[in-house]
Amino acid sequence: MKFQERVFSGMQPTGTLHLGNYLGAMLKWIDLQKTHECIYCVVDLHAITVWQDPEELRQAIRQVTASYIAAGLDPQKSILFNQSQVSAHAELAWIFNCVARLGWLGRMTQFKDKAGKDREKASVGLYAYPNLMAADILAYRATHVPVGDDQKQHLELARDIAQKFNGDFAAAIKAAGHEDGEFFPQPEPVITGPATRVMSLRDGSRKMSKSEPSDLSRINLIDDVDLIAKKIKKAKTDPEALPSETDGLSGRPEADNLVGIYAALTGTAKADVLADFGGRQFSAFKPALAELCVEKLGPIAQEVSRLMNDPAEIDRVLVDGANRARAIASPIMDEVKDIVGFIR
Ligand code: AQP
Repeated sequence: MKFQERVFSGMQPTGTLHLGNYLGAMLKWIDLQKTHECIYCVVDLHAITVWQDPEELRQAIRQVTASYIAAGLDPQKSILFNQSQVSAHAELAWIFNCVARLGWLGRMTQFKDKAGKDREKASVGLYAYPNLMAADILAYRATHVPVGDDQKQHLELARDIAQKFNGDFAAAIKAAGHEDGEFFPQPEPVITGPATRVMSLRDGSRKMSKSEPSDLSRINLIDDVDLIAKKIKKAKTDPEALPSETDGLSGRPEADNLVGIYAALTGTAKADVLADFGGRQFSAFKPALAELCVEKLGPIAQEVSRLMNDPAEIDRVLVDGANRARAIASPIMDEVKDIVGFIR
């Protein structure tokens, strides 16, 4: 293995983190801390691809940072920082804007979903978002990227960009001493969380999302006991009892989603959940699920609230993380600039 194994991932401060972020990505992040050098970012440059109120954005950056720490990321062990404090992200993204092809970005389904029908009004940043994501990862030559299933296509694009950069500048890369011509690694997606795609509580065909207008569609990591109970009680279901086997979940997206959440939170399989609840109505299952969510998320919410009482301490963690991130990215960016032909 030529490249040192290094993990990079991030979340957008576009609102409050939810159960999808937690089960789809964050649990894996916490796990990887034990074995890898990890860099976890609050991706504020990504957040502004859709307009954000400046004061709310500042608060959201702190709250996402607090959620990282409260959920179990250790700022001593891992690097935690916000993206805009390390200029390498924006610099490398510009270079990648000139490497990636328009046709590649045109195929990105997330842009199509987020831009909606009126694409002409979407920001240029929203379109170029995957190039910035490739820069986030490759500014550290990260080799592993733990994400939810929705980010798979963007990761494939990051691999294509790494490969094209290596190809476009092969001679300069070799001249810089990388004899095999490989400057950037091909980052591997790690899509192995306990629930890689958690769906909306209001519509089993849409993913749980921060920017979905209805707050009833998601469980936020900071929701209190009453709110969690209310959201689960109101979660869309069908009139049938739960099946006894997983085959019986097909064609029942809402039931499948709730059983999947229960399984992920208990660290078991859907089959185990159905062994306990098969044949029972949602009126029996939902209170058990609500209780489980409160048990698992309650301590996180309390810790977020405690950390948010000291914003200066959160800012200090972010500055320290940014200094450590910059120390890794700066020499890589110096080499990139030499390879591309800039004078520095
Ligand atoms: N519903 C989900 N199920 C599993 N994983 C999910 N992730 C997001 N939603 C789900 C994973 O969480 C990480 C951070 O996501 P993000 O903040 O960068 O943005 P996103 O993927 O676009 O998530 P949201 O909540 O839908 O944010 P908005 O509404 O702002 O776009 C990623 O690893 C993602 O896969």
